Amino acid sequence: MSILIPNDQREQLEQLYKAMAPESLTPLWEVLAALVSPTPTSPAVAHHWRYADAARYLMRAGDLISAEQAERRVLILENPGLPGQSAITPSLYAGLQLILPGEVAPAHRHTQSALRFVMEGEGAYTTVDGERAVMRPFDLVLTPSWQWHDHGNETSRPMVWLDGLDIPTVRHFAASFAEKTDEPVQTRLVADDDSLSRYGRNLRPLRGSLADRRPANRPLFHYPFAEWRRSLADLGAGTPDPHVGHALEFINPADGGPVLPTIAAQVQLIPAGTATRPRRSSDGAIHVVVEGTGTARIGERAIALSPRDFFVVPSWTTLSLDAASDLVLFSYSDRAAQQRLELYREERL
Ligand code: 1HN
Repeated sequence: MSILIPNDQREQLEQLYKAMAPESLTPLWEVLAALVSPTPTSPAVAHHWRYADAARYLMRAGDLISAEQAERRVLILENPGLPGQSAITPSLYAGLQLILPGEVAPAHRHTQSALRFVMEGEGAYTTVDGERAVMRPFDLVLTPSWQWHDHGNETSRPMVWLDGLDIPTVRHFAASFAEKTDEPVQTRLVADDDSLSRYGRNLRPLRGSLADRRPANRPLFHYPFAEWRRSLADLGAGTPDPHVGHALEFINPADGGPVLPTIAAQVQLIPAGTATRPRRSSDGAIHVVVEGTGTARIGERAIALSPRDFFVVPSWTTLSLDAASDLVLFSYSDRAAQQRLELYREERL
């Protein structure tokens, strides 16, 4: 981007830029308009992946490298507008992870926050700080920042889930810390899904009592499909919101806020034969089709949707959803971080 400057002045300015460049000094006025744009200009583009296509490559990787060797056997869903950045939006990461029968992905912890959304398989687990979440298709499981986590599959079927992490955000802040242990599989400290009983039903152990075992700010990490789907089904009897249909956000019961400090997650039901009005927001969002068929209109693009498709909507790009049959979507975005940073905006058209 260049400003209007007469030729002779331009020449002198260019000389100035050249002279000061070795001192690591650059002129703001040449880049100001691009830096402070009136509305967001995301380098990410809208994109669509079909589960079956990605899963075929993932299974081939499964023949070539073990989960233990890889540490995490994952194919990254990389935004075509962000090549080489391991990013699906400027702030978020998405990947498809495979755990084959009998495998373990060894315990580690890191400052990056993660969510898992189960795509295939049933009965494999993620252990978070000594507690197993036993996973079924379309369950949401969190591994909050700095909590030990390992995955294992003691079933006879492959298990695949979508990983959503704030890797680019943490990279942006240069705040990545990570640790491994000598014990690849954590000792089980409590019954499977213990925290669902303690914190998952609008109850919590009395503060300071022995039963209050999880961190106070992030007690819950498993949101089973059976529960969120029932809530969405109940909402389906009522009138959908014109811009988002029936939409429910997953919350942290400790404060009613988003599930992770950087990532918000939600589900939506768009009733068959209806379409949402166009809407845009400053959070880049990754969507998974859980059920149904229809069309996602993202800016200028129209994408035909079928179950287990993934699609990404960049910041400030209009989205409208056209449901041929009842369309159920899961999505996650950086809205949580943007709201905390007082950046978030949305526009309903
Ligand atoms: C990670 O810890 C997992 O725990 C998956 O399953 C993907 C990508 C980058 C960094 C850490 C996991 C990851 C990751």
